[in-house]
Amino acid sequence: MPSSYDLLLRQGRLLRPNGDLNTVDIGITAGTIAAIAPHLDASAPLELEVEGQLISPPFVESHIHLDSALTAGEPRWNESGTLFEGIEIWRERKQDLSLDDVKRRALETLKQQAMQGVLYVRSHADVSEANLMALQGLLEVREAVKDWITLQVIAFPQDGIYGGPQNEELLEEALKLGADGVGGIPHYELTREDGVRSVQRIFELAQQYDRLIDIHCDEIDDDQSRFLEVVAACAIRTGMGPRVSASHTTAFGSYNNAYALKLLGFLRRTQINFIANPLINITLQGRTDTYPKRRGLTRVKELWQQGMNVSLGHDCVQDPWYSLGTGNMLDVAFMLIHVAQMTGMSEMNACYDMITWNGAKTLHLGETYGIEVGKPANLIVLDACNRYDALRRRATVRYVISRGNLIASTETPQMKWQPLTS
Ligand code: 17E
Ligand code: FE2
Repeated sequence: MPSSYDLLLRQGRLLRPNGDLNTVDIGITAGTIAAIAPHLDASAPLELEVEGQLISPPFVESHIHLDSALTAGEPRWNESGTLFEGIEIWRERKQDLSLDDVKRRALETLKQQAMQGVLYVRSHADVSEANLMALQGLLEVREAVKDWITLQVIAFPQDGIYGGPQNEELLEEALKLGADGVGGIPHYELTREDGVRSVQRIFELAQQYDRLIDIHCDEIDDDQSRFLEVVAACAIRTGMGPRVSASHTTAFGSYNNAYALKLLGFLRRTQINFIANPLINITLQGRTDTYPKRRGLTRVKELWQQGMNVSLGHDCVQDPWYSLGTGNMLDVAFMLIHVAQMTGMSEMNACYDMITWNGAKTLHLGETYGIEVGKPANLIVLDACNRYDALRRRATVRYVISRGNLIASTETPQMKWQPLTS
């Protein structure tokens, strides 16, 4: 008697954590992966023939600003292309945020992401704004979408914890309201000392409220911006490393090698996570250079070689910092391959892992992530035969399965070559 499932995937190429590919059938029941085998003698009301296609765990977006998404050009375009003009434009735009405005844009962006295979998202919410609209909006969205996408919200003091009289209090209020993590921006505090103090305060708050940490850290080309070492010191002293992320750290790309080597040794002891945002880093940084012009990316290849956990973010979708962007994580990894020159086969595969497994580690998703019997049925099917193929062609996502439900599918467009006939 053949067994029966709610949903069956037939003959896909299942990507394993070690990179192996196995051709399998997958049976899903009640939102859970019930069986994985070379052939399942079974039936299901919904059977998807995915022969030769890549079955991957969902993409993980480690760093995005959903509160500012879809506001590009409001009230004006960022003509200098710098981080700082972006912050000024956003400061104008955020004066008239409403809950509906934030929720509508965040939800629209999350849908775009989910349709491109992203089922786990960490978003920053600007909390240096008197009414905490961005934060409250994203917390409501987190609840509203939880049946199909997992959203984590980091309280992010965009204008600095000590950049305004109320900012520190607003940050703490955000944690009381339920933010998943605490953020910061030490390189934008008024002085170096304020920057150091801000990192220490972030660790105190995270311990007090038992939250994750994700700091916008050294997002500048200034080789004297050295808050990453402060993050490392706090992580070593508190033992919080795995719960801590250093986002951007672009100045690391400008440090001299002697300092970078010493720092790498400290970082290895911390077990913190790194989040690079190659689309944004390559466009925002290097703006004060003539030629040669820096790439403005953190040392992704070296961190990966040292065994540190590196994951990736889109950072922006159509906002004051970046007018492009669709939420597609393959675009992010593709850009990383270029900017970090990670073109070796093992390096390209590692870039794919940065938008899947490594992101899951950064977000602290734990045992729920991955495609194994007994785990929640979250997976995607790509029109690609392996990781390299997916990256090279930025492959179409054929099916997105979340909590056992098929939530998005694509009919792959087929381009036909039509030779000239005379
Ligand atoms: N805010 C910030 O400080 N840095 C960024 N890259 C973005 C917002 C997008
Ligand atoms: Fe960011």
